[in-house]
Amino acid sequence: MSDQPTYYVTTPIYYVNDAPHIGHAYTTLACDVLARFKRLDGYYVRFLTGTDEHGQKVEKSAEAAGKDPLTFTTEVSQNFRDLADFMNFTHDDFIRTTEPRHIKACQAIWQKLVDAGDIYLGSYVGWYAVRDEAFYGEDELTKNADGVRIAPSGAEVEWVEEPSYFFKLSAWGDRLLAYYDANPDFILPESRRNEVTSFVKGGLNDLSVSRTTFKWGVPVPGDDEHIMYVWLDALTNYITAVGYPETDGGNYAKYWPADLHMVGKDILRFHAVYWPAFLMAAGLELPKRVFAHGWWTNEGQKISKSLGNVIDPIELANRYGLDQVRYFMLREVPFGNDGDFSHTAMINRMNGELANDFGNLAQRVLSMIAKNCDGKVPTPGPFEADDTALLGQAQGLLEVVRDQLDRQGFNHALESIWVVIRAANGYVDRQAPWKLKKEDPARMATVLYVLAETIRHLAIMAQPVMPEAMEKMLDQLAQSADARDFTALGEGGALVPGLDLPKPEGVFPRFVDEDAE
Ligand code: ME8
Repeated sequence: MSDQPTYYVTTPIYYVNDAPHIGHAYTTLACDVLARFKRLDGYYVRFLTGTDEHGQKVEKSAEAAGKDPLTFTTEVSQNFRDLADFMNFTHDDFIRTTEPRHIKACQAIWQKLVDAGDIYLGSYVGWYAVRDEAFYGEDELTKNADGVRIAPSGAEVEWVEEPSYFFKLSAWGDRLLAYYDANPDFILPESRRNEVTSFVKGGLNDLSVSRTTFKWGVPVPGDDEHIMYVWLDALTNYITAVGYPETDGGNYAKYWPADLHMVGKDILRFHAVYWPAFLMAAGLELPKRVFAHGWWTNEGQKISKSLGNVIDPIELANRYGLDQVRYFMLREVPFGNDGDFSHTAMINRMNGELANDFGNLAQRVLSMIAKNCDGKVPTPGPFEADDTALLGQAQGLLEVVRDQLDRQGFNHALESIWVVIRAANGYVDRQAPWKLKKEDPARMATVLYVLAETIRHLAIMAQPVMPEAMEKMLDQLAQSADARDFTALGEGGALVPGLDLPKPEGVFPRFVDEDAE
């Protein structure tokens, strides 16, 4: 076995009742950036996304569309795949819960839970919200203006009475708390971890894990009257995709436990309470981390189909550019917090940070090299303190960004990259290479070399967030495909003086609003 480290990152699998929107793109983008970063950093990466296709909510949506559930889910699932391709996501696997490999895994984990004595037959009498696919206690509900009972998520609930298998969740509270305690980074951010801990401390009820009043799901082994609760089915996807129930060798041995389940805050409880309890009961290892990010609103309003303000990431990217949108989403909001999408904020970041700060830096430096250095990487003379300071900052970036991304601090990582971009711009102004051209051409060559080398570091570091733009920037520095991972940041990777550079072209255009007066 190679000792190359591994990294397994997952997105939620999305319900196929709806068109994909910016919220789905956001979660998968965050995972894509981590997957790309880890690959460049020498890891074997497994990056999983997919669609959650069973349950009452999907069944009802299929019915409303006048289609049988499988035809419907096949179509909608394809929309999620298309979005992932469009967004330039690099997932290694796209799972659908209707696939035979998944049904087999669900039935296998069910059997493990039965064998462990954690499943019993009873009947569920209580409230259920189809929109959340979740059960609620009376004390969690409020009434809306029409007197209809509403779950904390805002979803309407309905009264359900049916035979059901239960999972003995109540028996797992202490072990979950002990696990959170021993693994303080299991749930991030910390505020969310505290919420989960107090929820578990409040006492857990046994969980209804099968339904009998509809058919669209995985049959319970040995009792065809029941289908598995859609969340037990859905959560299992994370192990299906690494080959469960095969646990000896293969991808399971290589990748499980997952390094990170990335989720939105709405579904943290399922991932940080139910899923670890299922896994412990089945005798399987727990994922290393669940990170719950915040919620996007649109110009201050909740995003919803009924409000007609769903943000289509494809439209955004067509307007502003794909890498610009990828950058904006991860830079605008501290990861973990809620965030608001506004066109003004998008344009400000695009024009300010991308076009002015980074784009102009590269364009100015590469144009000066094209004009004054015969289009070749200049040969530097001895370095001065200002030169080594800037190069030192650029060389120190990897370690800083690696730490920040290991805690899912995307905005911090981008800010760290921008600290160096701003430092480089400050250096250009101080050193004024355009003046040196006549006064001291040898010094000009050194300054331009230091800048080009700094830009090379920046472009390599920014690849995970802006892969296409950085590909262009690295092309302009004539870097071969195998000189773009993080080993190229070490000794020996530096730009070779005399290397021919292609004609420079701008990478980050300014946004000009054609609709504006
Ligand atoms: O919950 N802001 O699927 P889902 C940020 N199938 N993120 C958002 C968002 C918004 N406005 N809207 C959606 C399910 N998301 C289950 C998951 S996993 C085993 C099963 C993102 O289609 C966010 O990641 O409702 C959220 O957790 C997820 O989409 C919910 O997707």
